[in-house]
Amino acid sequence: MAGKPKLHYVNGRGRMETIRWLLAAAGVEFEEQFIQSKEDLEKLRKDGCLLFQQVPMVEIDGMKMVQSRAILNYIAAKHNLCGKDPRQSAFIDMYCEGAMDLNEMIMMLPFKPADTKEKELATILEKATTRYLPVFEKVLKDHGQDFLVGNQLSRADVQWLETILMMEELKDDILSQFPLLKAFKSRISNIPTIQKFLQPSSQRKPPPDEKTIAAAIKIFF
Ligand code: GSN
Repeated sequence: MAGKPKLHYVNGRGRMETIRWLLAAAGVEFEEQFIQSKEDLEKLRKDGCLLFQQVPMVEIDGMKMVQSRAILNYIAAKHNLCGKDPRQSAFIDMYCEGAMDLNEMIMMLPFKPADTKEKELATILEKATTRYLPVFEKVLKDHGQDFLVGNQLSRADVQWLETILMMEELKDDILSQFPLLKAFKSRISNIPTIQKFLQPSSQRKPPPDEKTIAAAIKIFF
């Protein structure tokens, strides 16, 4: 039997957090090797572990996988989280790419110059409430099902729950105009593997603080 996947990244969310979410949702236990210095990253590079000299890197099934989307695609395919036919996969991919766009904006916010942060935050919240959340409120309303696509759990549900929780960290009542998404949030949060990941003792990472940001800048820039 293959061992547990081993995740190589800093001890923070960044581009690894969605991978942690998807593994946890699929019920896969994983190990983490945290990169704590530029030297740690350099060693992985020198050892030929990083195809494009970048992390996230995940050791899984005998591969050293890089590129976060490729890693997510592999985990989703392996654990039947990408729909039952190409049409369902197409919608799941569109929904996930939307989540990634919003996720990326939130992830980059702490790295923006201090004097632009307030404006950036306002833009993110505006986009969230006028562009993204209405789409999913309508999807749930139109089909009346529990999950976003195909009436079964897919990576789209997992990735949107992650993104919803990130948005709530920025504005805790962000779902106030979206009752079906509120119900969706609690439904998906109650799936046992996800409920476990939401416990404080899990490998889910907290929102970045100044220390985590400073450490990431030192390692990556
Ligand atoms: O999605 C991906 O995995 C890649 N398309 C991007 C990976 C990436 O940018 N990794 C950064 C650290 S994570 N932060 O964004 C990285 O390894 N930067 C160092 C470098 O030399 O590019």
